[in-house]
Amino acid sequence: MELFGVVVTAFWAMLPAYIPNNAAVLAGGGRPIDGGRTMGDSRLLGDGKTWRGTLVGWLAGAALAVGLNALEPGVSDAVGIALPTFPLAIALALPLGAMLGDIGASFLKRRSGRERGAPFPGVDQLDFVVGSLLLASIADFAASLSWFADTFTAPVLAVVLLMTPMLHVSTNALAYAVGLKDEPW
Ligand code: CTP
Ligand code: MG
Ligand code: K
Repeated sequence: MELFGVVVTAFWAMLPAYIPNNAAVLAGGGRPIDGGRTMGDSRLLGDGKTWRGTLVGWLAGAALAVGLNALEPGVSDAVGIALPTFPLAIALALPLGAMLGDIGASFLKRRSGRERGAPFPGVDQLDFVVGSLLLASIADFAASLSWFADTFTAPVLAVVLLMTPMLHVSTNALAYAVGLKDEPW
């Protein structure tokens, strides 16, 4: 596959993992997942990880995957590439994994003395990618699909790992600029 096809496939396949964090920013608030509990001197996760943000983020990503399935024939036709559709297990796992990766990163941030909202370069940009790919590959295995290996070929994976941090930095800077986010990362 040519580079264009690899980039389009990478972006398309990761869209259900990209949306949850942004949806969580819009939906956030309410009860924190850790219920205020602490571990050592710091919060377990902090007020930035809420039930509502997590749930809305997960569902937004899953709904997007279902929407992309409906659009796939037309979009594949338009770009001249056979884009993947998302089996239900994958449609659920990609966004849930993204949210869990982000939550795991907050756990690590609190353990390393970083306050809520503090930047953690590298981790902030890739936590949700690692989480979504990991959970999607587990779901793939559990449901005996061959979706993961068929979709995330080595070149597609490489583009995901390079492209995602760039997209993450630019969307967060934009969300900050228009006042949706408290910090530009
Ligand atoms: N958010 C949420 N639930 C999540 C993830 C995010 O409610 N599971 C909302 C919160 O309002 C959060 C905002 O989205 O403040 C931005 O997300 P993020 O940058 O991940 O959280 P931070 O506030 O920076 O907290 P942390 O330092 O723990 O990452
Ligand atoms: Mg943050
Ligand atoms: K984060």
